[in-house]
Amino acid sequence: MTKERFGLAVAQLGPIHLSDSRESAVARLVEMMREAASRGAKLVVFPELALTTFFPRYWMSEEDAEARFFEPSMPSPVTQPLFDLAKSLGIGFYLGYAERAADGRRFNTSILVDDQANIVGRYRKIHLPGHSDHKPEAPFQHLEKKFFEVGNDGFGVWPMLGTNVGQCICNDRRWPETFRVMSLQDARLVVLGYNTPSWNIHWTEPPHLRMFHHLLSMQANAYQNALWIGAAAKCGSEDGFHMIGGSAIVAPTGEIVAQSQSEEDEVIFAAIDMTLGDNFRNHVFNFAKHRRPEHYGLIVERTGVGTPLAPQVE
Ligand code: CDV
Repeated sequence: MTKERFGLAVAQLGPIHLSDSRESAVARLVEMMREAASRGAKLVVFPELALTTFFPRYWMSEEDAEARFFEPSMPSPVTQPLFDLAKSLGIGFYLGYAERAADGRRFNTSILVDDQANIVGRYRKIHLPGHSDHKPEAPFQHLEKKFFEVGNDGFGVWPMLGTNVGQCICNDRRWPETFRVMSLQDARLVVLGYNTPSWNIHWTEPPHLRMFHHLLSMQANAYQNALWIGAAAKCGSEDGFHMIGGSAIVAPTGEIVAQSQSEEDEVIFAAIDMTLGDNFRNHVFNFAKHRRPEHYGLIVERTGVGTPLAPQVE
């Protein structure tokens, strides 16, 4: 089979502090987009909530968060330079940001933008981790359930740049359902951004497990769905709150083909072979031949052990 090469770049961001402006964040993304294009990338993946510090770690009102950290439009005046550069370089991108929708709802959102700077896909994070109440005893908060609603668009896959691209965000990568729903729509590449604190606020988890589980989740899901994954961290110490790096490009074999080495702004790149998943897709993971959905009913009938289905999102 002839190899089909696709230039994929993942642009990891080092810390963005509370005092850093969105303009300075966009300038860093612009710089990395240039590097990605110069290395032959057709698509560059940026992190989750890539324009600001990871604000769900701070207790504040929804109104304060919205005024300070959310984008009411996309492109917005501050992100327009990214769109302009993407068009002039002929490169697509994935970008995570806090979305204030026209109807006033708030989502943790990512977009896929093609090489003509058209937004071709939007995803609103479904697996929101954390809590909505104040936990003064915790070293920091994780208030995604306070600031965001559960995404209402499902897991989409978009034909883009000659392949099928799915997108998800951070905690979604730990859930096999995320990737299976996308691979059933023939996703060949899934891109995602993340902010993963190095410390668990609920129990004393050895920090090395944070990196292990991050990579394990992506390697297992890439293999079991015969697809490529590109994942971009925002990492390092944001105002003293440390987050893991480990941005990676993972092959359908489950192997990591590129991984960041720093906790700073860093572009990793691979010319990925889009035919590499074919043998897995045609044989061991030939879904049409081997899946047995008649035995998977509980997956959509129960949310947890003995727990009936959660209320549906509107
Ligand atoms: N931003 C995230 O979704 N972070 C979660 C943390 C809380 C574990 C993650 O899955 O990395």
